[in-house]
Amino acid sequence: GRKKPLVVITRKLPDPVETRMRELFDARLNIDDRAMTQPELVAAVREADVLVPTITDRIDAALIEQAGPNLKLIANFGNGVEHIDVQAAAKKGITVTNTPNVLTEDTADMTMALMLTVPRRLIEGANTLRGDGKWSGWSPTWMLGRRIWGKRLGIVGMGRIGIAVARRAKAFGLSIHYHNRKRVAPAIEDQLEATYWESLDQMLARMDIISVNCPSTPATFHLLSARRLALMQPTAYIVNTARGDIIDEAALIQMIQDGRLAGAGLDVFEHEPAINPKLVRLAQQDKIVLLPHMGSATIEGRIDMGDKVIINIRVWADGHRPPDRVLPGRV
Ligand code: 8YV
Repeated sequence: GRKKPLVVITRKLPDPVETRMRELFDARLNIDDRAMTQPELVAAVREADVLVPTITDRIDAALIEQAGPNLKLIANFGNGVEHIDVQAAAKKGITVTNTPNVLTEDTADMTMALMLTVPRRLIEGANTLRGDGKWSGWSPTWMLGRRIWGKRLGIVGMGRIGIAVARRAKAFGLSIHYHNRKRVAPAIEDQLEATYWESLDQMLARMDIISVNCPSTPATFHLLSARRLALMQPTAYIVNTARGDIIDEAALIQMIQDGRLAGAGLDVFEHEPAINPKLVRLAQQDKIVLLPHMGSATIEGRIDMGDKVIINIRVWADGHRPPDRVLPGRV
């Protein structure tokens, strides 16, 4: 048969995925599960036919420049590709793919979880029964949060995940509003009874909860800037399961500290894995809830992501166009 492609996988993946990759490819696995160093990445791109990176790898133009002649596919294990210079790859004739759809529902679930956790003070409540586990007893004014049903949810970025969040939130009795580069199909808008806001500024000023669900691109960097955050109502909450750099994190911290925003639920940060200590302090004061980028972290989801990567590699190896190609400038 034909020679199996040499596939370098930068991180440890779930066992079933690794087993399948070993069967199908000349798979070089990362058994240590630590992020590759830049020299290790250079060695990988020099040698590999296919690179399977994750969000913890910086696949920039300088690295792509050093790729060997065999490297023809970068099959990202993950949906967001802001860590890959897709343009530079295209220039070198390297195809880039990602893993859409399979993590949509998990990420939407986590978004809802944060949307409930923050206003209803879930973490704070649970923490009162840890430690010595003593409870002074119920009182009419004990642990009062804010109701979420009947409130207005503004979704920033109405792609697959934004729509999945909208479906859930509608079932929870929130009214759905969204801002997106373009309107979604009228049938979807009708189904969700969603209101489109062409002006992000105007939407921000009127919402009770904002959920960030757009990709990180040069156009969405600090989309929620200090100026825009200041438009929000002081009773409003913000939830981010997308990417940290879509929000001006320093400005968000200032707003929460000043009581100009009611709270935030953040699964993503501007400089992951580094967390601004001011955020940690606000979490300790129960003003915000922080999660370590867990939006898509389910066993099923990770296996689905692995399957997607495998399908993309196989279709490419058969000489066809892989299904989840990411085109430069299209995200
Ligand atoms: C992963 C994600 O944590 O797919 C994404 O865009 O943020 C998450 O699913 C990560 O990207 C894996 O590379």
